[in-house]
Amino acid sequence: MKGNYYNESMETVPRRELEELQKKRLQAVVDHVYRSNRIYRDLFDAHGVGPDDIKSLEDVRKLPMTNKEILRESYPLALFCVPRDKIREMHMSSGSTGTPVIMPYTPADLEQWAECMARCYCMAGASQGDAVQITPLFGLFNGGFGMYHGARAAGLFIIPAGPGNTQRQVRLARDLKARILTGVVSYGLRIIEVMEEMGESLPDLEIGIFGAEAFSESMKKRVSEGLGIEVFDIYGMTETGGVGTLGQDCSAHDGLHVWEDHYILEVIDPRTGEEVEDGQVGELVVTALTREALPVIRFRTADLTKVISREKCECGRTHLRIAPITGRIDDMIIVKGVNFFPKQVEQTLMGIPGVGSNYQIIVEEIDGVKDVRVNVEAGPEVTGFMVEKALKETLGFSPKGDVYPIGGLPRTEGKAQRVFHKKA
Ligand code: DLL
Repeated sequence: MKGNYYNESMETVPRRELEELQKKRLQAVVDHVYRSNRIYRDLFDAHGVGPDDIKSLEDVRKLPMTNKEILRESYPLALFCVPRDKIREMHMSSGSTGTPVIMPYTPADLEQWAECMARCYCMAGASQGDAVQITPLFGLFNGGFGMYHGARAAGLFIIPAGPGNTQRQVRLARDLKARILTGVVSYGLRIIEVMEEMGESLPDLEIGIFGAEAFSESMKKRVSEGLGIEVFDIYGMTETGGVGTLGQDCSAHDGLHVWEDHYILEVIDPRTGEEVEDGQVGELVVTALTREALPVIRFRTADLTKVISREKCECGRTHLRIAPITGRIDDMIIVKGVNFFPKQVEQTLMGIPGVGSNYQIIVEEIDGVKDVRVNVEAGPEVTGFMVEKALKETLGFSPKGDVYPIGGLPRTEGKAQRVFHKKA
């Protein structure tokens, strides 16, 4: 299996050296945030820990955990760890509560982002000069610009399409012979749909890099078959520095390689905060080792995953692998005593022949009692009974719902909203 490295020596660095590097970088970043930002210093002082206490990699556990709140409360600039004249770019996520989180970048941070993202492109098989069509939004969302910075570093021919105008999108990819298509998962589905309506195909397209939403294996299969490409699952978030910073799967498709020279990962039980063993699902906690402007420290991501392996992969990379993200902790739905994630519903729906790629999960609360409806799009051969039966097998109960004709549910160009909460 070909390695397809961007930075071979670092991607294949022996584990012992990698851990030594992480330790040094951890010491440096703790020192940096402690000296440069009052909020971090007060937090560490209150926890009775300072830079001198970090003597080994394991000492990361002595540090206090943080979460989105610290970033929201410090809006807009209070958590910056460099003077503002060092900032060259920013991105922002609005989050579910609407309080924004701002992520600033110094020139070195932009290089770090570009390197992480370039590794992802190369890992997916991109070579210099390949045309890449970038469809996430170029703006406050980190998706478009992150993929752009990485493509510059990897020497790709950039088609900065952004989302929308999907017919033009398909024509552009065809005319410019795009080999790589990147996007938010649900936009990949939209492209397939429009391509079919237009009666077009994209014979030069070989690689798809999609993320920003939890997507099930059967959804990956649909995207891969619909576009006739190999699909890669890319991960990252505003707080860690954007798309690609946390890695992607390689051609072995056996978990996502996380760039451990730049990040320390822990997986914890979200209820107790205790670390769980490898193989156990928990909340991912991330420490950014190499970012200057705003490195997160033991940041609770609210994303659920597990460590699959710390062994060297068949692609030659030594950076650990995590499972594709199950979903966010707050995405978990509890109805009739059953806990499940939207991704499980998606996996089941996409496994039913004739069911389309758009669906809605509607959680209704009437007099404090929750019920769930699942609406799908499907061809005429699919009945509501078939959908209910399949969901009963996965979830243990059968949600009611409606079957709409294909095209009957709304489409989005950014992240899709799949779950709707309603109160009577
Ligand atoms: O969604 C970064 C990104 C852009 C990733 C384009 C991939 C492609 P945020 O808007 O800050 O950043 O949202 C981050 O999205 O905490 C996860 O819950 C979710 N997420 C991101 N990538 C994946 C993925 C971008 N591959 C939040 N699988 C994260 C599942 C993902 N969930």
